[in-house]
Amino acid sequence: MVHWTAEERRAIASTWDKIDVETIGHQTIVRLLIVYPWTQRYFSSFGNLSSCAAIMGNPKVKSHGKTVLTALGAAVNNLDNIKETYSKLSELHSEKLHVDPENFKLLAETLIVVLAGHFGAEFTAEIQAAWQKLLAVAISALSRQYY
Ligand code: HNI
Repeated sequence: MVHWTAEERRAIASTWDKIDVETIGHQTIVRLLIVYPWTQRYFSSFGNLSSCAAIMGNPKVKSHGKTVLTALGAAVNNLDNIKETYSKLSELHSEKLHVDPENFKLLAETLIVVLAGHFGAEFTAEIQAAWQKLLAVAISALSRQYY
């Protein structure tokens, strides 16, 4: 099982408390789709993704950003049980959505960039380290049902 220090737990919780899942989720998915355009292939049912403006204005992208960040909140609130928390989601991404798990890493790095932009100097190296660890554990849990 992953061990979390008291400082890591505090770092994750203090950032999470200030996160608006709608805003940060939206910014993260928008950046993912623009910076790594091949990720758009999974969202063909979302309609127009043909330009940055289209991606930013797409209501399905917005709603999906909130969905993903809310699911990340489930990991934040279950730090000691992320594997179990994500077991159904892992199955979904593997068996139904066929999302290449490499994309989880891209999403994680994109979220880090968004958090750094949003929080600026407040997002210290120590806090980033705790978030990188959280995201690594979440990615490992999401990748579990792949074979
Ligand atoms: Ni992901 C649906 C959570 C990364 C492509 N995804 C979901 C849902 C959740 C979710 C929750 C909704 C499930 C349901 O309807 O029951 N996704 C997460 C999390 C991460 C993640 C927590 C990473 C931290 N997903 C990704 C990535 C991609 C991705 C990196 C592709 C690049 N996800 C999808 C697609 C759907 C999806 C596609 C279905 C969307 C839809 O509405 O049709």
